Amino acid sequence: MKQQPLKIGITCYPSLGGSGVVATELGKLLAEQGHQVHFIAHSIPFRLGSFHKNIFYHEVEVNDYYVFRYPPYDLSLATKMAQVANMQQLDVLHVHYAVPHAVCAFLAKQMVGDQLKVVTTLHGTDITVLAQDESLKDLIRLAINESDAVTAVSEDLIRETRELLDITRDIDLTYNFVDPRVYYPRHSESLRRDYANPAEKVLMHISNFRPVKRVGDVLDIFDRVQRNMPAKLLLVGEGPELPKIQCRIKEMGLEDKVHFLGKQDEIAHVISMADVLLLPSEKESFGLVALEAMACGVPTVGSTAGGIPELVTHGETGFLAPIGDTAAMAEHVLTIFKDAELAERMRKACLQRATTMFCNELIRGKYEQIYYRVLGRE
Ligand code: GMT
Repeated sequence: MKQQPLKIGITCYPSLGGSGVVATELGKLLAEQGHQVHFIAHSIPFRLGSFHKNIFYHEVEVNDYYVFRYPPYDLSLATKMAQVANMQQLDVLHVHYAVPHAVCAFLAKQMVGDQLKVVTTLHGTDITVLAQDESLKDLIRLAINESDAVTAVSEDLIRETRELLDITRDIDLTYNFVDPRVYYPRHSESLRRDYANPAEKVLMHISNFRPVKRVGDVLDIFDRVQRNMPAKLLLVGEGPELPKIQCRIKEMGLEDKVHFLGKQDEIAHVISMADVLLLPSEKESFGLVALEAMACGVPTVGSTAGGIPELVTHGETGFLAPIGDTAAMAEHVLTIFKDAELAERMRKACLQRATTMFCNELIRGKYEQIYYRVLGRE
């Protein structure tokens, strides 16, 4: 029997970042299924794009009253969540990232009443970094324990949440997903010619250039590879480590072999230029970018941090090595580059795995099941 469509509020970080991408893409999929989706955030989620039927946006305006030294965004968000829930008769409020969103949802539920069900999705640094902070730990634990359902994007993140916060409640596994209508191998030959000649291999790294991404390791791996065969490195994204990385590239004498592409929207086109994606992170609850690469037929060479091994099957859809072992990672890249048959096998395995295990429809269905479960409408 087909379930009744729901009214779902979604709060996420609307600017660049994996958690915002997952939340926005999920909202779009849910709207396509006939659910009414209400984004509640401080600005329009960057992936939302143009008009969508069934999608509404409610902007959180921060009260800058003169006694406030710091305008209280969290309180404005909680109030907005409650207002939208009451006005739109929301069934579910789905918040992405524990701090402050799950805490605000807890407050909103106190104002609205128990008929509003709260689903919290943990994305990674909200636990692996923030839950290590003693001043936030109790608050995060409260928000998680008081949610009607909690999901996390990898088994590893579930384990870490339990360990760090001493939590015993059920946590559902909801992997990141890709839309196969958007993420598939693109013809990027002419784009690629702007950066590399046909004899050169292309290595790529895409991130927010934060210390956890270990972009210095990306340079080390690339340096070892380019000493063995002609290659180029394309760096995509921006972030706090970028100036340091630029200096390091000069020191290493690699200026002619490394290109900066900055932030990019058409990620499927960009990734399709690569022969290998590098993801040597220190922490990575899942690694959405490696999934996007996988869906474009590009294998990942990276670290065994966090949830990466749940996504990248070592020897099949890429290769993994311990965090910081750049020599092993470079060897893995060379193994792929020197064996055309292996590279082709990996390309096929990537496409197969991305479209089966991490297909958007599958994961969307999982979230819907969770919504109906908390509403007692299974
Ligand atoms: O990778 C980042 O630093 C951004 C971060 C975020 O909060 O948006 O990404 C996290 O959530 C993504 C979506 O679930 C995951 O794919 C990323 O692995 C995770 N990042 C980390 O755990 C460092």
